[in-house]
Amino acid sequence: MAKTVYVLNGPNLNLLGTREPKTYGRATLKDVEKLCREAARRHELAVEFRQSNHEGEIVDLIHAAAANKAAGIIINAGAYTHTSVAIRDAVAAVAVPVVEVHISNIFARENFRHHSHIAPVAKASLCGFGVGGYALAIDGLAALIGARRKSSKP
Ligand code: CA2
Repeated sequence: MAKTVYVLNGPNLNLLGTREPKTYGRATLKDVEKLCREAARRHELAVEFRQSNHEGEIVDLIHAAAANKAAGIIINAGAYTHTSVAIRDAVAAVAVPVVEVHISNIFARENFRHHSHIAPVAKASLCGFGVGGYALAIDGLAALIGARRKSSKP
């Protein structure tokens, strides 16, 4: 059975593609899900794609990923990145590689976005690649865990 990558999205990311296109682009969260499934398929990985506006629910999803022996977690915790010690502690508590992703370059924005509680406990972080960063994060995770890459030949 294929290993599963959990792709977790935090608050307001359900609004993706509807507002602030200059910062976040025009892709919707549905588009991001498709992008993730395509990237994961190339590494023979399955995807559990979730979004929540609630901090505790994101903590629960991180625990669920660990309990279900996920191959890894890709997380865009949205604004909770900059505020949530609970999500940081959950990431630190699980023995699952976590890659943090942000659509925008958080370091080129307001000062309050420059600090991530998650980055110090994540395996890797990336930002500023637009929604394409999710696919890059999946490629990076696959390299970290040594997932098989599907040949493009028939
Ligand atoms: O760049 C990112 O991916 C962020 O995680 C997005 C968060 C922001 O708080 C972080 O600092 C950086 C915000 C997500 C809100 O997404 C929206 C998308 C479209 C319209 C409104 C909000």
